Amino acid sequence: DPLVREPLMDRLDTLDTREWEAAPTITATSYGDKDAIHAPQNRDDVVGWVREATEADVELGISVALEVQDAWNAYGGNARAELLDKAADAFEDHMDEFLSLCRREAGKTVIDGVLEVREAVDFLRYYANEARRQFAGPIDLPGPTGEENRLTLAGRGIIGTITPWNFPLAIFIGTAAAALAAGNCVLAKPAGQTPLIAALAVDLCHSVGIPKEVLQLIPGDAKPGIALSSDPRIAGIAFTGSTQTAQAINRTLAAREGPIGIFIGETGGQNAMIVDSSALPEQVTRDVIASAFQSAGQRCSALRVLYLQDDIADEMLTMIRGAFEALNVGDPKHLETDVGPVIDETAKRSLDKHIAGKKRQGRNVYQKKLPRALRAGTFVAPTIVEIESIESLKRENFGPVLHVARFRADRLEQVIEDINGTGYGLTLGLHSRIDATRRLVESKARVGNLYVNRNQIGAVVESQPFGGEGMSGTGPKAGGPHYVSRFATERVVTIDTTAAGGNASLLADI
Ligand code: UN1
Repeated sequence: DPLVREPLMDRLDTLDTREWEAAPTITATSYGDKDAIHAPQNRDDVVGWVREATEADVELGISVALEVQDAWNAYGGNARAELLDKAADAFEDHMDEFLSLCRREAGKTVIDGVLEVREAVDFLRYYANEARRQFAGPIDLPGPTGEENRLTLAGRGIIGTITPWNFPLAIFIGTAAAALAAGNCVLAKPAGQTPLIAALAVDLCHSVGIPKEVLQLIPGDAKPGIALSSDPRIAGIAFTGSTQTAQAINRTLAAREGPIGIFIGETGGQNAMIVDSSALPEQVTRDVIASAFQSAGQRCSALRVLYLQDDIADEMLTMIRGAFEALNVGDPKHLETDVGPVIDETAKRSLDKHIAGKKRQGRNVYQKKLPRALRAGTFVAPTIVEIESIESLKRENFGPVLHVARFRADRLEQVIEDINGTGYGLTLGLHSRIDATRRLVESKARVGNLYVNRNQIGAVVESQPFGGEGMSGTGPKAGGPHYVSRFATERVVTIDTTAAGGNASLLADI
């Protein structure tokens, strides 16, 4: 509908002319070429500049946070919740800027941008409510007569957050918000590719009253991440990204002297979908396309391996290929674009290499043609590759590549075993109208999120807490009731209140 399309695009394009400089709160700026952030859809478009935080910046950030840590904790759950709610309002008011940055800095389509901001706002409000619910005051625990027992939750101290470019706003602010809700100070390191949107998010949080010392932006790549993880004054790290990086952070935390750091990791997946012959073909087609190709496949939840029951496989694959051919690959500034670029040159090279390898092995490979106009960006042609089994995939391929395998109905248990055998356990899709099949898959599959007769991406905060097990993460699930409490330490006070103990009068002061 052009009446809707034009004004929206006009607004976005006006914003394009604005230059975004990150405003790392920590030091003055002096930018060089290496600090430039380029748009994935057009590497010549410089979106802004950011200087990487040095070890001295991290050091300063930690010492400043330590000074306010106790005050922020004492501020209380309700007061912190109020600030997080105000931040959510500010985010909604700045939707346009966020959409522009989602597109220019992260290459997101308009619809993905809208979903991203929505999710960020949802996280802020949800964790605000959790702060009210869990941090309102001490909890009385049962005990024998003559004894008082009280449990109090408190922030652990300073939490370092290390978050990915594929949800540069939602996961960046969601992780920070949970740690803040629990009474921690946060040193927040966004991905090296997407610091500008993080800088805007942090600025807005400060503008509504979250103290600058309490939430600090630490821009940069691996180096500041290592500086955060290796400092024993950081109480723990909350991380979303690759399994390999999670393992490296864990090793760094383990090697520290002093306090034992906590670690929350949300990592990769080798996500499958199982489709049996009772499934509805149109529904399967729609859900496969969304799960594999929305966000250019750059979601840890995305579908990587589609298992089709052999007697419907040819027909299903024909339909899926039809819908696949209709996908629009292009610049995300056009509303009709379904698949935008991948994040950078490194990602493109690794995906192209994987696809070339499958072609060399003589696999059936269906690939969309990329328009020449897209040469200036890091685009990967959406691809479907036929394979024998999930076991042949050595690692996660984080992009618009869907693998398809076939199975015989009497081998379903083996398929589930093979999927479990990858060691990952994030999302699994199932399309089946047979109850017994659903129960079988539900009981055997070791995954964090199982989606039945629908797509397997876009977990909704509060309704679908998200996260995996095994090589896919530690839990607790983001956007779920146990997440915020992981950032808290529990303190129990036990008092002998008997007259014989002589302590009855103490209680009055507590
Ligand atoms: C990620 O891609 O790093 O359900 C995790 C979804 C998203 C995935 C976030 N919540 O698609």
